[in-house]
Amino acid sequence: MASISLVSVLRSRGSCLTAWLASPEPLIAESAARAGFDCVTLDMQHGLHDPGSIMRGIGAIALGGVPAIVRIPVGDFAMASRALDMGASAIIAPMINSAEDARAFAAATKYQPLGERSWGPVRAMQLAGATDGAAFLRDTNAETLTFAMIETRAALAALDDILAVPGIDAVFIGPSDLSIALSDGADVNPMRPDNQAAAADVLARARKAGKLVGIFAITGEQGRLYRSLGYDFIALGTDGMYFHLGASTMLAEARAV
Ligand code: 3PY
Ligand code: MG
Repeated sequence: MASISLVSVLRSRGSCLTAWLASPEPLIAESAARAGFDCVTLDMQHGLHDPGSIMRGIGAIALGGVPAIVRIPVGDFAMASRALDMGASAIIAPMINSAEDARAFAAATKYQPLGERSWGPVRAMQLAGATDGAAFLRDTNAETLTFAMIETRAALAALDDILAVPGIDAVFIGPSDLSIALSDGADVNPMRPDNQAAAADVLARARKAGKLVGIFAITGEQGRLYRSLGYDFIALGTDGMYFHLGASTMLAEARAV
């Protein structure tokens, strides 16, 4: 069974909901892939993943039949290349605050002429069922999505320049960090009106630039809101929340008498 790309899922479904996993355990990644999410994201920025768990997690997600996405640690563009070589379908890079950051991200994730990614997609080709290197090279830039995270005042100020960088396919709003930035450290609340207004502005400007837009939703209700607003890619909660919600719902049912 060949792995499926996020580009093809977006093409067929229009938008997608991704699981977001901090736990470095492939069985949890496979379980999330089988739970009905359109794709699964492994988080190396705040999650507990290392390169080994990313490699094993991507294989487990492929077994579940959906695309794997990796959020790299801040500025770790070498890991972006490695995650793609391991078979990730898209990379999310946090704290992209300037066109220069965006160019470094694109350089690591796109082959020439868009970037400077070095050749060696051994596991990615295995998972894709690909044997023809030249064909893989020809198709991969378009099939590999890059999400630049917009989550600071600097990123908002540089947004149009970031969107104009060749090889940046999408922006992904980090609404918690953005709310900390917009409240000057006084609050962390994605639903603050100024935060929602800033997110709407990012969505509109990215659309105008012809780029995809993603955002992180902390609750199902927020996920529904972002779907109604037309986001392409919505991260829905975290593995810790899935576990807590499932356990607390079952315990409440069992203790209801
Ligand atoms: C944020 O909300 O800041 C994020 O990075 C979401 O993952
Ligand atoms: Mg963030």
